[in-house]
Amino acid sequence: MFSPMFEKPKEEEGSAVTGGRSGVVAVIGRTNVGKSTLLNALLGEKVSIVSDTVQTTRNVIRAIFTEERGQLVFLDTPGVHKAEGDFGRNLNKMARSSVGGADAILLVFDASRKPWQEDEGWMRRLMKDDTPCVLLFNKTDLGTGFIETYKALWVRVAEEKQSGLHPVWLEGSAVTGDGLSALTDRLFSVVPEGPHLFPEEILTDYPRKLNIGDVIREKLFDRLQDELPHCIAVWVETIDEKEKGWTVEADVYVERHSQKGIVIGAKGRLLKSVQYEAGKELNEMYGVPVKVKLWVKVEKNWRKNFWVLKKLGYA
Ligand SMILES: Nc1nc2c(ncn2[C@@H]2O[C@H](COP(=O)(O)OP(=O)(O)OP(=O)(O)O)[C@@H](O)[C@H]2O)c(=O)[nH]1
Ligand SMILES: [Mg+2]
Repeated sequence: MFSPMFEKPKEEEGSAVTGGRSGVVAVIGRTNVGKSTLLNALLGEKVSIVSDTVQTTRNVIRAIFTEERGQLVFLDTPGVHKAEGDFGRNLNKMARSSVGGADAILLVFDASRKPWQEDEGWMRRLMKDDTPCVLLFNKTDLGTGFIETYKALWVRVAEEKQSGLHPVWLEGSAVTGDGLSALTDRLFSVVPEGPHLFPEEILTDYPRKLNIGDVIREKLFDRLQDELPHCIAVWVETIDEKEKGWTVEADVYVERHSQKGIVIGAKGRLLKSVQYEAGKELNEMYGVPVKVKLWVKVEKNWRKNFWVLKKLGYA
């Protein structure tokens, strides 16, 4: 398994609540603020892929945090981003609908960058109903210079919408772990009393095929230039589970022939290194040797093809 990025937050003495609390926490925010990094850090295991690319997360992924106080079932969601076409719009919709039915909402901002239109959009959305919400300034290790700007924006929007919602503001860093124990304390105080929603040993119920596809996509993103990632999707065709190891066969979809060459790389080097890196990470994750075999396929306009999007779980 992955080595934790830092130790799981330790229980403060006397902080355990008898009776237990459990609830669903929708984690939302614009793209790239660090939602997935934050959940991986909270769980101490990697359940959701991370990259600098816009809309890295493309499905709603449950990350289940269990301890003596109860259970927080986090929903990692695609970051909202100015949509270009149906694909981006679907991802935005997926994120927005995750808020309905959640017991609490965790809205994440990047404290080191000034607010974007999408940050303000989320503020407006939260003011529409009275689900308890916690607002977290992430990436404080990179700077905290814009915190007051976000707070002033909240006040302005609240006045305009005549909202009486009083959120809790917290600060932290998914990379250093600062502030994360205060975050879970606060979330446990707002979710309802009740039994666990999942067995305690489960970290995620995200299907294995989709997770493996995501890990391969992350390794591709690591190697490719800024523009290409949006044109890439990975679909795992088969996982052949033998005692001595697994063989994963997956298709990498691109939209144009010219992109195929880029993904394969000179003498197939790029693709080979992605196969290697993905296999290495999957080996750590699942505790068995994993051989990854990739085929790059041109699927014109896959982002507009409903059936492809459906198969990938993006629609
Ligand atoms: N320095 C620093 N970098 C961070 C922190 N949290 C996340 N990052 C980086 O920010 C980038 C985006 O992180 P993600 O976790 O993929 O962001 P996200 O909000 O899930 O993005 P989408 O899935 O696209 O919505 C990655 O390069 C992370 O390593 C943090 O607290 N500090
Ligand atoms: Mg993400």
